[in-house]
Amino acid sequence: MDLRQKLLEVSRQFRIEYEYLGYETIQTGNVNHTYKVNFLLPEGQPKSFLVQNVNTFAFRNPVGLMENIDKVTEHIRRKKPGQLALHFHHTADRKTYVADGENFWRMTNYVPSVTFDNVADLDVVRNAGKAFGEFQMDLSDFDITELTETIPGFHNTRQRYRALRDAIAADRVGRVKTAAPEIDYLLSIEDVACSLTDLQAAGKLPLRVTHNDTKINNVLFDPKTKEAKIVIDLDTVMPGLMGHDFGDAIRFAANRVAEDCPEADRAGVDLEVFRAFAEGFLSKTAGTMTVLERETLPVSCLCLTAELAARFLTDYLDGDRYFKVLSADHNMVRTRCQMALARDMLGQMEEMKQIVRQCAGQ
Ligand code: GN1
Ligand code: MG
Repeated sequence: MDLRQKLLEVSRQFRIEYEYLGYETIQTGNVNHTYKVNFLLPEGQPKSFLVQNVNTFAFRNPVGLMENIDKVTEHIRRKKPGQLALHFHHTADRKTYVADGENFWRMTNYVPSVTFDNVADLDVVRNAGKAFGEFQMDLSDFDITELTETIPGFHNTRQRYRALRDAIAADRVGRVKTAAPEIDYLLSIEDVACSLTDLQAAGKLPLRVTHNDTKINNVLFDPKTKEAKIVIDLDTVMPGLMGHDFGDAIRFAANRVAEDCPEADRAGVDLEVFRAFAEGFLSKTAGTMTVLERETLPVSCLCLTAELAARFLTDYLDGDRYFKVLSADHNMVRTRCQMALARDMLGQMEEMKQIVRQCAGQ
């Protein structure tokens, strides 16, 4: 069946009976497939919904994932009634998904908004920092044991390095010979890259409910006020560390280039963007943070960057089974860009530390 017809069928299962106009593909997101599905209300106005096909190769327990999202959004709704929230539609038998054997579909309200991939406007960055900080604080009283780990060991960098070693040993598609410098570099920084994971394993950092995928394009903004409207993509909301959310956000937003820029030597941390995000994030979280949490924020940026480089490289060596790719070397291009960013972060660590201290009022 073609996609146009499939999306109509799925929408009907979510009990949307309006006249169908068609769909648009939303390109953002490296794992799930997202579509804006358009209808016409009886009064003649257009009405859209977001339909996603959840990647069940990445998310092995999509039902558990939907339960997590239900609990988390319900918790925030109770605390902040009236605040804009993601609403997942239900089927006639009260499920928030349609599983047709092959695909796992879900549907939410469409929130008119803008997103940013790269940001020149520091107010936008600061507001994103506030939004992710506030998201964490909204969930600070949520019982961690209620959550399923949707991807076990998601930010366990040691585990990510083990997967990289396994991929090198297996060499499934014969690409190891083309990746020697990247393999060497990533293995050479393994210990510093795993420092956050090691502190976690030693019980030195508190487990919190974290978002775990804090790319700035996971915040929807009001196009006029530039205020953050809502944090989206709750698939990886799980127990995690403060540094996971801070580090991943910086990795993405403060990089001078896109995460898959083919000119890797242009990658690096823009310290002004770093400062703006840190200001926003710490304005919400500084009062709750332990000293070690705060002190490890700068290195967490390096950890998350090296971890993602290892994940991209693993997927490249495995034959591109996890991330969506636009070309045969896409995962390699991403690896090189993240590696260059990691190298730059190592060089700017002292500056990043100083900025965090300033933002925390130290
Ligand atoms: C994936 O699908 P998306 O774009 O939200 C990935 C993140 C990576 C990111 C890199 C579940 O996020 O961990 O940081 O790509 N999500 C998952 O762009 O693996
Ligand atoms: Mg995501």
